[in-house]
Amino acid sequence: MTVYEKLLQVRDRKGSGYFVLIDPDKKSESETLSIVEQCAGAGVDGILVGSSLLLSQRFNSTIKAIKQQFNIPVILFPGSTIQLSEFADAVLFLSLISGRNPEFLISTQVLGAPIIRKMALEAISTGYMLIESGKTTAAEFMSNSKPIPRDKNDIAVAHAMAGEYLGMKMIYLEAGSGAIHSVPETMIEAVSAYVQIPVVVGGGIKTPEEARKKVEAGASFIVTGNVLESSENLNLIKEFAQAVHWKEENKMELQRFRKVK
Ligand code: 1GP
Repeated sequence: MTVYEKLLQVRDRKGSGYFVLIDPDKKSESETLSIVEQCAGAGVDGILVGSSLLLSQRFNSTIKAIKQQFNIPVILFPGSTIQLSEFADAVLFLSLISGRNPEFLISTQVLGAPIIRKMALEAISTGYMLIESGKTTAAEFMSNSKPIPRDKNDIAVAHAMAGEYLGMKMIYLEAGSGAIHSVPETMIEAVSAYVQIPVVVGGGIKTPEEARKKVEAGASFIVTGNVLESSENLNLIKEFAQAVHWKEENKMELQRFRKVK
């Protein structure tokens, strides 16, 4: 079964899925491994690895170590073609469809495609959409593209539909790492009403309650990165997973109800 098929199964079974984003520049290998251990224990559905920039040398070795020790999908979320690793399970093959910069619409993809083939990585075609979030984010600056205004749901919907009609398999609504404001629920609701493919939402999500609102608005997958960078927040991983996996909660309630009966 492909990683994408597994993700569709997660959406069906759990309601929505939860990804934790690891930036190899921000953590040592041992810190990363201890976060992944907690993720595996909490039922996190995948580890995303990537960032807008890559300064450290430990990208490949970190992914290799994760895969040696844990049975959890590792999905690359690359800011550039140097962020590819044969040890990962799949790569979000991103095209920045909210922007009009050909470099991130198609050029880097042309450079990356032969590398992905050589590494035998599963490519998950993803329409990546930057959404205005209160400040200039690294993704916006590095991609030299404008985000979609946060109050323009119709523009977001049209971009997402175009992505789906182009054959993309997921839409990623991105407020940007460390965003002041996460993607508005009204926009998630509008986009997920129009597209059938999974809608991934990330950027600036700080609490499980906030994640839950995104899921209730229609997000199929939630991504958090920054919030778990401080070690005292690591206990939130389980809470995030529970907030996102809303179908499991219903199942638990149903089981409780059955016992009472
Ligand atoms: C960034 O969507 C991800 O690409 C996660 O953002 O780090 O703000 O959680 P945060």
